[in-house]
Amino acid sequence: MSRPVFPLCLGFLLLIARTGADSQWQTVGALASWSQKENEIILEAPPAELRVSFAGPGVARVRLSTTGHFQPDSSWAVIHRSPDQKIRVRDGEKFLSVISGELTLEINKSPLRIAFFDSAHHLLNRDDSLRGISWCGEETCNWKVMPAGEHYYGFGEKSTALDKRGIAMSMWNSDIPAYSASTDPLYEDIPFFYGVTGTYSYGIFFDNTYYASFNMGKEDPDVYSFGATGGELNYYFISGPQPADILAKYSQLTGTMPMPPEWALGYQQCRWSYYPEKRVREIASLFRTKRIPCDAIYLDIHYMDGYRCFTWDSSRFPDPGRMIGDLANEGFKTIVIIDPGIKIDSSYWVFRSGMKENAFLRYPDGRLFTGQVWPGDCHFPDFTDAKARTWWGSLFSGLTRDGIRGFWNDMNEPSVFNGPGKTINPEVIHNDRGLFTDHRKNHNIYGMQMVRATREGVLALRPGERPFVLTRANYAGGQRYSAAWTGDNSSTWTDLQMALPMCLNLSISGQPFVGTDIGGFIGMPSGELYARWLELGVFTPLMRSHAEINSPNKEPWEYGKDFEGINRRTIELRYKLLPYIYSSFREASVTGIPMMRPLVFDYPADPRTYHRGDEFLFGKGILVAPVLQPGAARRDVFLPEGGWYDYWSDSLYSGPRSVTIDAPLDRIPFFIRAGSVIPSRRAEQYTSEKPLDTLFLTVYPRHDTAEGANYEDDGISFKYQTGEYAWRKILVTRVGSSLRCILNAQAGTYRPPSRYLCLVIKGRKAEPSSVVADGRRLREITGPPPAGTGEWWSYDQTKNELTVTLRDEFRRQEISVTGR
Ligand code: MIG
Repeated sequence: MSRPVFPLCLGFLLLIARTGADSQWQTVGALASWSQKENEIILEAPPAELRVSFAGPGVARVRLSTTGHFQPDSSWAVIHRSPDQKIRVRDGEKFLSVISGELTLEINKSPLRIAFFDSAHHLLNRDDSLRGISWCGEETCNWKVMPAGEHYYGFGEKSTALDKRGIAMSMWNSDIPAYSASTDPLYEDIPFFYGVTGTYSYGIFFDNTYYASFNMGKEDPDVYSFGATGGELNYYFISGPQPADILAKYSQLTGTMPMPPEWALGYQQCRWSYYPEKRVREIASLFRTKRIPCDAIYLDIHYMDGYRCFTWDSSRFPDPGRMIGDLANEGFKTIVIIDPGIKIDSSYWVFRSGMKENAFLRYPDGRLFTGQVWPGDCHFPDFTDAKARTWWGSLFSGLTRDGIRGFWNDMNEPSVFNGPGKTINPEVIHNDRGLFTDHRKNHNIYGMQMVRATREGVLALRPGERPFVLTRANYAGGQRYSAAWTGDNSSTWTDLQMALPMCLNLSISGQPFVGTDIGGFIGMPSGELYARWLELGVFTPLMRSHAEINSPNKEPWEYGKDFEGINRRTIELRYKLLPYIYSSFREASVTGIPMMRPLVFDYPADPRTYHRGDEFLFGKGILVAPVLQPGAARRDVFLPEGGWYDYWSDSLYSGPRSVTIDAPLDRIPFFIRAGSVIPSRRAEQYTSEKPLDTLFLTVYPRHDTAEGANYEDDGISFKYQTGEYAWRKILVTRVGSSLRCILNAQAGTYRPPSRYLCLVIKGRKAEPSSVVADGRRLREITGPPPAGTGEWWSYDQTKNELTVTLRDEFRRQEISVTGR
């Protein structure tokens, strides 16, 4: 066999890959024998040994060893396997079939190659017959057949186009400021992807933390490959049939995002850096006097004493507790940055205690690793060591006592200014749960274990409150610990365009809580670019503006009065939609299905969705088509199957079709899926400013039916986990000549303060003859509705809209609208 051109041995990686220059790629040969040990099938093809098992229904696992022994089974990502899956084996002449539930592995015996089939025996995926599973020294690679109609999504944080067909990518968390649409790898790597066609889809999670490569047909248009420079070839094959089924199974394996505090869904303001205290207070008060809603303000690295983590610069911030308390009284939550590098300084308590705890990384010979970051020469905690994580967690006690509510972990790729490849030396040893392995294996999980230590520490210090942690670097499963942002982008339209495929692929890679630096980090956006970016921010789970140290002020009021008004209304839109957004977060935290999804995720049967990286779905009922071009006042939108109401005009379109719609500067085009009920509220200056006096439920019927839900809890504690939550589920149907709306109060013991429900029913062509709620005939109001209170209905003929207001009784309520 000819030696394949291998994508892995690149540049400085020669330094970290231990492959000898003279080694040859070898591929797995013929199956010599097989055996079954409990629910695992062992395949011998000396010197290779493969193990096949099932981690859950529709989730097969394949492992390779070429050394005669397997590495200890210790994943940082996988937290749940159900190995009790029943396996059947059929031994044929040419094939060995391993069957479990809906998945069949057909193993070709000579040479040993694996193919996956669904329960109807449709081929889902198979090894390339020539190269199949190969290895070369410590490197491994799996080559798979790439059918013409298959498209690829996921892969974590990637700035390239939405569909990764024809693209090569690597996984190695990297600090790359001012990245472009071809920069790879970036900060956060998740080696999990989907293969999607019009008839089936599957997922592959390559759980390997070494420098990994994915070549999706760039080298050979009929073959794709994935592999790593070390560690085991160890992957999970996940059956669909739909992308959502794959993500649900992946979420079973790696866990879901915990519910964040509600305030973290509000607007957040950041820059490098707000200081001194006077400037922080000034920014906060500008938000309030200008009536621009905001929930959080960030302190970047200048709050610290010489960039020493867990300290304050006492001249810039003489009384942090007081400042944070005053800000809190105005509804601001204060978030601080914390980097991993700890300054080598014997007068610095964190350094001393880290030394005492033996918490820092060392070379194999015991010397401490030293690298330069902001504070100068630093040591770096070993977050793979449970003891060091506990130590790290305890360091937050001062900050939590001061009242800091959120923690922003940066530079955790890790980024080291003077390290080889701008990171930690590859020889450095990590505890790795007692396995004592080198940095090559631990690099990609460094950020993940850092945010784990942060989250667990803050949680231990403040057990009653959901932590908010934001990270730049992460790995598969890191959604359990932290939200993520996409690092140092620039203030350009290209960067705004990149924001979509980045956030969408990250979201469906299991990380739903994502966002970009609104306005761009580096440079200065025009008023138009900032306004458009902020509009997109309404529909990114994390809505945060940020600015680089050398860039001018970029707050929402910095672009003139007209833009200030536009930006205020944009942020207000976010706050109005918070009930819908919060409910969508809750769904994601249970199922793993993210708020932001590419169209192909929900409509894989329609090839027109495969490359749609300029619009997306948000929650169950919204399609967003942000304006991404300068000077545009209209844009083309592809609407997939179903009915779609233009949010701004209420025009109803029936998909699949393309439409061109108006998109004036102050409006982000978005559509409501016909058949949805969207919960919303009046805007506030910050979350929980006032108790909710009216919950709006806007009904967008599809043939007189609709359904939707509103989820609530106290927004901050863990009591929802023991039942203190409230779901209001709304079901609208036609019964004879009446429209019936049933409001179900399902499970949960949480009771919001007393309030009104305001049902707004769209698409009503005529005034009803009566509206009856729980047997009471409601009175009709004509003219402007009375302020706030009372039970009544009114009909607006110009808008084809019926409004019904009634008291929320937190039990099953029924509204009947008679007459067309
Ligand atoms: O080397 O803390 O991506 O958001 O403002 C730059 C300063 C370090 C990089 C982060 C950015 C942050 C900045 N940090």
